[in-house]
Amino acid sequence: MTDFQPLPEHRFTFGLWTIGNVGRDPFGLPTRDPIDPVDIVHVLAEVGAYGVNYHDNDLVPIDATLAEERAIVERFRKALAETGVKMPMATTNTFSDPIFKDGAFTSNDARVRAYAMQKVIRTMDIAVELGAETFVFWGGREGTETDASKSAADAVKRMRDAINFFCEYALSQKYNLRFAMEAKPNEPRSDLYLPTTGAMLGFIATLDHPEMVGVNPEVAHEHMAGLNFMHAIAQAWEAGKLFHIDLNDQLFGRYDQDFRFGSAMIKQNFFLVKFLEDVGYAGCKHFDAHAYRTEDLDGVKDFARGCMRSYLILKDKAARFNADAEIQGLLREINAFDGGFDYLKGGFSQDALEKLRAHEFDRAAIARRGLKYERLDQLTFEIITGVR
Ligand code: DIG
Ligand code: MN
Ligand code: MN
Repeated sequence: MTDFQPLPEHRFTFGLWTIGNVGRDPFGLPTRDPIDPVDIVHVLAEVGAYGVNYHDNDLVPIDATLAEERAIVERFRKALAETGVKMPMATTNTFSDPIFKDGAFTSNDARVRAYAMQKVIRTMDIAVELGAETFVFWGGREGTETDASKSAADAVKRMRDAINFFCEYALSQKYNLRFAMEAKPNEPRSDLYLPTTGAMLGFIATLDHPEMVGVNPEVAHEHMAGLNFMHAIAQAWEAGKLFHIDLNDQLFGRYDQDFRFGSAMIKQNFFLVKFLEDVGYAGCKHFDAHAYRTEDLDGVKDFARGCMRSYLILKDKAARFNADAEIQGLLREINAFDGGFDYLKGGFSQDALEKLRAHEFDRAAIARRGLKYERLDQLTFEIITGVR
């Protein structure tokens, strides 16, 4: 039994906004005081996190002068150096300021699109200076309440123009940056463009430099769309596009809850952690979440420790699943017919075609086979609940 303590090798990270979340919601005022970003770094060091992720305006106020920005960034850099906390990911807030009320890169106003691009470039420079290697785009306002306002195709084109520009900028500066697109189906707009990880994968394929761009799937966001999160990241992984991941938790059919990881959909999170561990995902595990509005600073630390501890507990459960003799025996039995038909494994050929045409299948016998998934899933439940 491990003690489930986070280590740097686990690469657990938290955004400045997660620890710094003041508990405001659409129906209530803040319940916690703001925390100085330098203090957030120290809290993350105290709870054992590997890194902190940078939202530009969570550190540098949007109207800061260049001199103020330099002083703030230098003070933050010192806190990183003092604590050993890393800053592997950065992103730009293109959703809070009123100028973004109709989107940033997809706005109908070219001035807004240009301002958003200027803001991102400035964030990219600071991000690289502080050591980030992944740059996330979450288009929180890239959407609409009425499709009368713009062509959804134009919106995608405008998004592509922006991302292509940033890829070229990174290349021109020789920045070692990879971009990760984060999808969400809705909120705060009625509908967001590029609403799921799958949509983002399709979008990435249309870019000038698709090799520089991957995805940053978030549990809550795929759940808001009623989707199986592990399937989304499995497709991204298989395509070599799982550049980053936002872990949290979320009940289906609700607003973006951004709950502590593991706190809502335990079975789904078991399969998520099992997948990441089985494939050896080595990227950062970013807990893009926040404490309940009911919590004080001690509760925020409980939230952060809980995210990491729950991941490690599920990692241990996944190892128990993989080591369980009855489960592994069932999986061998279930996959007993995965072999044969080697002539099809090389793809199409006239020889394969002729053999396939000639093969006679006993369809009824194949269909009669019981697959023992009930027993397999019950054993999985017993692993998760600690009975096995
Ligand atoms: C919200 O899910 C978004 C923003 O917090 C940020 O742009 C990104 C960071 O991973 N997630
Ligand atoms: Mn979210
Ligand atoms: Mn997120």
